Amino acid sequence: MKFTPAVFAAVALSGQATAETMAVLKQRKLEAWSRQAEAGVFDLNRYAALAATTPCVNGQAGEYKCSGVDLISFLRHQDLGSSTRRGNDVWGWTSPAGREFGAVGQTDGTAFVEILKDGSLVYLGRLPTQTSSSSWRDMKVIGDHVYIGSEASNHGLQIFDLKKLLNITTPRTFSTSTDLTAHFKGFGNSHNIVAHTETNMIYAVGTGSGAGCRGGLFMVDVSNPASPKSSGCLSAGGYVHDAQCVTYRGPDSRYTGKEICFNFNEDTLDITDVTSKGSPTTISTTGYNGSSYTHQGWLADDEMRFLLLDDELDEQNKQGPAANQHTTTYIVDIADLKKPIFAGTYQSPAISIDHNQYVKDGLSYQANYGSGLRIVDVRSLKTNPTGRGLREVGYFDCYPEDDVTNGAAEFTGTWSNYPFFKSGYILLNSIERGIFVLKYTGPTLQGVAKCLKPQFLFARELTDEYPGPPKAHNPIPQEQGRQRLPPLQMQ
Ligand SMILES: *[C@@H]1O[C@H](CO)[C@@H](O)[C@H](O)[C@H]1NC(C)=O
Ligand SMILES: *[C@@H]1O[C@H](CO)[C@@H](O)[C@H](O)[C@H]1NC(C)=O
Ligand SMILES: [Ca+2]
Ligand SMILES: [Ca+2]
Ligand SMILES: [Ca+2]
Repeated sequence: MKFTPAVFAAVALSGQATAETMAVLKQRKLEAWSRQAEAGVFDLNRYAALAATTPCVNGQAGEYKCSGVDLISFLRHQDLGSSTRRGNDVWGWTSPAGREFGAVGQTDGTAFVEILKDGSLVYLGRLPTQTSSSSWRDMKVIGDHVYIGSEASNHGLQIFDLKKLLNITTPRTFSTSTDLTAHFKGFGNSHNIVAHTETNMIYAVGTGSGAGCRGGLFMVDVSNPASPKSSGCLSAGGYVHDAQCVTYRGPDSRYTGKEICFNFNEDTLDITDVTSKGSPTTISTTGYNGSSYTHQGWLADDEMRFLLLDDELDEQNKQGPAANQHTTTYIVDIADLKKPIFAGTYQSPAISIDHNQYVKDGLSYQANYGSGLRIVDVRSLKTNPTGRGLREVGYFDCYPEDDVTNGAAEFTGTWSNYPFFKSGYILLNSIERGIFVLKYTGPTLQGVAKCLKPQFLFARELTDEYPGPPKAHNPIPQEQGRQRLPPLQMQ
């Protein structure tokens, strides 16, 4: 959203009016990546293939810094059939029989991999871009289909049946005409694809001017994947960069059962009710101190009480709480959907920009560009909404080039991750290198449940740094009168 009276009010409240536009952000990234290309970062054979699984030992997994995260397997973009060798987004699919697959975004298409039981990766083939190459490609899965959009001109929405991957013996390049279940042309380019599996809805966001939706939620009903139907548009808030849409089961009973989208709108968090596709409404528009480019976010808990929000330019622009350039996560208390409260922030020990984060079982899996995958325990929000109880419980830094300075606020390293497989394998797509399969070995929700029954604790869990002092450096001064809660109550 830009330059509406509501935004000015919100921004005035937060004391900031410095958010950038999409055009500025894209330009900055394109310039950064073209400098990288000139430096040979995407060259053929620039990176070595991984010889074997590499556990994290003493803070290192091969050339990568890590803690509590093992490197299980890896394939380079060149091993995934890409000729541009540049990655972007990633999503996962679990087949009806429980096999696990990844759809790995690259500038020239989408590569498909299977993650076997032992974590090894098999390259199965690829679906090329529908039109030209583009730095931006985004994919989400509903049921057995993957929905793929891109900033490439006239790309539209590729709809591909992932069951085609089940019987592959040699890698196959799929046809963008005969192998698609459907190709939806209701919009051309898009920046992100949002999927709401419970309602079979795809929301394309950041679509171009030809789509007539001002870059807002472009709604596509995919109840029948072979016959996608344009079913509405939310343009009132203008450009939406990314969103999460849910069937609401949170504390604000006025909206129970409604389809609610949390829209990351460049300089504000917009909460919208899209239950009625023909007349979606905006519930609230909220700015915050530090707002530079409101990028993405995810609900922090199943109770839908808190939301984590990432801003993509606050570190680079040294705005608000991110002035020290340590990756900053904003915590939003959304108990009242009409009045969200920015309740606090969490800062990573590393310097980097944050990109996409997803929450599973109380852990936020953050793809933080040059500092890699960062796993943050957010369960303390229930008792301390300021975020002061949040702490990092594991990480895998897929971009060693900036480690000597404890990171940098640059658009290098990882774009996104997929943490939702039942096996616990995590996919991490790096822009430069390729796709990583990682495994978090630190404490989990199950591990903490054991805290209540100390007799079941393994020695390792007792002696590791968890529980213990927060590893994250969190330099924001403590608010007056607020007590820092102990990180975890062990009995
Ligand atoms: C794939 O193989 C399974 C058995 O392994 C078979 O049941 C199924 O029909 C095959 N699907 C296709 C599309 O060939
Ligand atoms: C914004 O955040 C910074 C850093 O935490 C703080 O110094 C500043 O006072 C805040 N500004 C407002 C208007 O709250
Ligand atoms: Ca994305
Ligand atoms: Ca940020
Ligand atoms: Ca790094």
